[in-house]
Parts: sequence; C-alpha cells; structure tokens
Amino acid sequence: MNRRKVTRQFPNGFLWGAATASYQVEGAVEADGRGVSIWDTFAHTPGKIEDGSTGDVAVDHYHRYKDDVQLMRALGLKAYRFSISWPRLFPEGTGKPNPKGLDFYNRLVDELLANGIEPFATLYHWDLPQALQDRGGWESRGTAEAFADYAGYVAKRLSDRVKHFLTINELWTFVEMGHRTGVMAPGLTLPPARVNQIRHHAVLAHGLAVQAIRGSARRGIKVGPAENMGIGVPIIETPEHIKAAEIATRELNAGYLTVILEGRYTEAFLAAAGADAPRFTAEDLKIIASPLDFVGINIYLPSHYVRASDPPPGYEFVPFNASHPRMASPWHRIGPEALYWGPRHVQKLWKVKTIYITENGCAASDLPAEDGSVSDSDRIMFLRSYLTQLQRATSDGVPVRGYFLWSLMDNFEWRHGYAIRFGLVYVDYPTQKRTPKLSASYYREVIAENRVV
Ligand code: PNW
Repeated sequence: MNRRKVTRQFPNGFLWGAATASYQVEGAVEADGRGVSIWDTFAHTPGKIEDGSTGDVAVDHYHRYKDDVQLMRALGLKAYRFSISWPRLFPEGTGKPNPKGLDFYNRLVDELLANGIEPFATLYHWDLPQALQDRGGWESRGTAEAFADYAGYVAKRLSDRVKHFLTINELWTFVEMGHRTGVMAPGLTLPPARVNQIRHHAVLAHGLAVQAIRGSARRGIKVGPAENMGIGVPIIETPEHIKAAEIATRELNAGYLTVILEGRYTEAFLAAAGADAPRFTAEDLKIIASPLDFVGINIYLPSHYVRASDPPPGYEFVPFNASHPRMASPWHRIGPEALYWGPRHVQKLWKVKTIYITENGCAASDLPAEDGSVSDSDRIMFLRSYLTQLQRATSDGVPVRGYFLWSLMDNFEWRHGYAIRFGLVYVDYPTQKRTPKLSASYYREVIAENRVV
C-alpha cells in the first residue's frame, strides 16, 4: 500500500494570497499627478527613518506591476491584497479626482484578473493626503467624512471587477504609533484625550466607509476591516485560562474591533479613559457598527494571559521572558498559537461567520549567497508553525476563508526603511532585481497542496 495519508489539509477553496501596501511598494511618488501623503513628509524628515530612506522609489511596483503579477502567478497565488493610494486619486484629499491615479489601479486589477488572481483592495494603508493632515488630520471629523467620499468613489469605479474591499488597515497601529508614540507618520505625541478622539474618528471613518462602499458599489461586493487585533493567547490551554484570554481579548480591542463589532465602548474602556473619553453620539456608534461581510485580521504575535486568582477583571497578562524568541523585526515575538486563538476568539466573542487572515508573516535577515539564492529556512519554520495553528482553527470549524502572507516581496518597512525584509521574494534595491527566496518555494507547495507542507 503506498496510499499517502493526506494530513493538515485546509478546506476546499481556501484562498491563498499575499499582501502589500501602496507606499511600501509603489514608488513613483510624483507620477501622474499624485499628491503628497503624510508618509512622504515623514520619511523626508531627517531622523525619522532608521536608514534614512524614503518610499520615493520603493520597489517601483507602479512601473513593474506586470512583472510582479507574474511573480504572483508563479507562486500560484489565488488572491492579492494591495492598497490604494488616496493621494493618487485625490491629490488634495477631497475635491477634484485625478483620473490618472485611478488608471493605475484599473490596469493592476485587469492584469490580476487576466492571470486568475482575485483582487482584495484596501482603501487606507496609512498614506493620508498631506492636505488633510494640514487641516487637522485624524483629529478632525472631516477626515473621516472625506475618507468615506473617497471610498465611495473607488467602490463605484472598481466594483465591477473588485469584489472585496478592506476599509482601513490596522487602525490600532496608525492611531497609536502615529499619534501617541509618534514613531510613524504623522509623528505626533498627543495627550490621551486627543488620541482617544482620533481613535474614535478612525472607527467612525471605517463605519462611514462601509456605508459609502455599499451605497456606491455594485451588488454582491464584500466589505470588512483589516485590523491587527490584540490576541489573548491562553499560555496554558485549560478552560479557565481560555476564558480569561477571551475576556482579555475583548478588552484589548475595546477601542477598535470590539466597538466595531458591538457598537459600544466597553465599561472598562470608558472608565479607564475617564475625563479623557472621546466625545461621541449614539448615532456614531450605529455607524461604527455598520454590518460587515467579513472580518479581516492581521496576526503577527500573541499576548499571553492566565486566569487571575482575584477577579475582576479575571485575567492577568503574562509578560514575555527576555529569552522569548523573536524574528528580525524587533517587536516580533514568535507565537504561532496567535493564528489559532485570534480567529477563534473572533468567532466566539462576536459570532463572525467569515474571517480572513489579511496579514501574517515575518522578517528574516535574508542575505543572498554568492549565487544569489536566499535560504530563509527560519521564515519557513515560522510559516509552518503558524500555518499548523491556522489549520487547527479551520479543522475546529473556525470560519477562516483565506490567508494573505505579508509580504509578496521585500519593501519599505516604515520606520525601519529597507533594513528589514518581510518578502517571499528578495529585492535587490539598487537593481530592483526580484529573486524568490526558499520560502517562496515552500509557500508554492502549501498552495498547490492546500495543506501545511
Ligand atoms: C503591519 N508593531 O504593521 C502593516 O500592516 C504592514 O504595513 C507592515 O509592513 C507589517 O505589519 C510588518 O511590520 C505593523 O510594532 C507594524 O507591533 C508594527 C507593528 C505591528 C504591525
């Protein structure tokens, strides 16, 4: 008998993809009437990016998208998640659209479809038009309204071909790191009351965009967020610790996914904010909780919890040991179980019926050998261990329908510049030459066999 037992299989039709974002890959910052974004301003401010680089050229995807689609095809990708640059379409944020900006995404979408790859479009991956920042940025409710107008415009023009729209990428990251710690654009370090108001405007922008997209798109399109939720992982998997991790997850995301899915801020969230709580209306909460077709979550790392002996709140955070293993990105502690518990909590807490993993992946040191090959066996280990947990989720009936690996290729990694590489494909920046890494061969097998290889 040589019948091979097939194990660790994913459900039929599981959507295997990869992701990128406009400012991180496109370059061509002055092409075809594109306006300035807050990331142009930030990256050009001395001292903000660790290697002094900018996204001016990035990986020149704006000009090389056809070649890049061929890379996707060679991997066997079924879907590609990209983001649309708001200042390409509305150089001033609002007002007169720039049709040449939209044309790029028309070409990209057509090329993807011609190659059998399903487009997933993110509307905001942090490149706010500078003109809107100059009018208060996310501190202004007007920015949330402008976002909805832009989202509706895109949906109207792309929804004949794009069926999945993601509103905002990682509300948590751009709010906290852009406005509280200041390590990302626009680089502000505001006091709590103002950050709380920005956070509220961000969830409001998401809700307004959901409504605008539905109002302008063709029937049958699907819309959801792409949030990097905090994931309470029970470091000991027994019922009491699992329960604790679940309650912790709801509170960890109180200002983001929880309010989006419940339409209210938790009591603990409002109590902790006290006099600094955001100003909002009941109507706002309804908009924020506009019904979704799916929930997209970006998953990189766990937050470990155990049950607290003395409730409330019933849970206790377990800090990382100094020896906890990390990947090449300094914040990236390894914890494959996050890919099990993240979607499982989303299903259990909020009864969500369709979940996509909109990002998962890691940075590695990726030094090409003399022959140019990149043997990133550590990235393969990372992927295998995380995908094993994702497969555990699907086989437990958690409704995860697809997975997008971050990232298709090396790119501008925000404040770390080009020093940190997340790609399946190595990019030699001076020549823009693309070389699939060993992990690309691994991922291709996973996709071809629809199982953890
Ligand atoms: C995400 N953190 O960002 C983004 O969506 C991508 O644009 C980015 O390239 C990718 O993950 C890898 O970093 C994050 O400090 C940035 O915890 C920072 C953190 C998490 C996610």
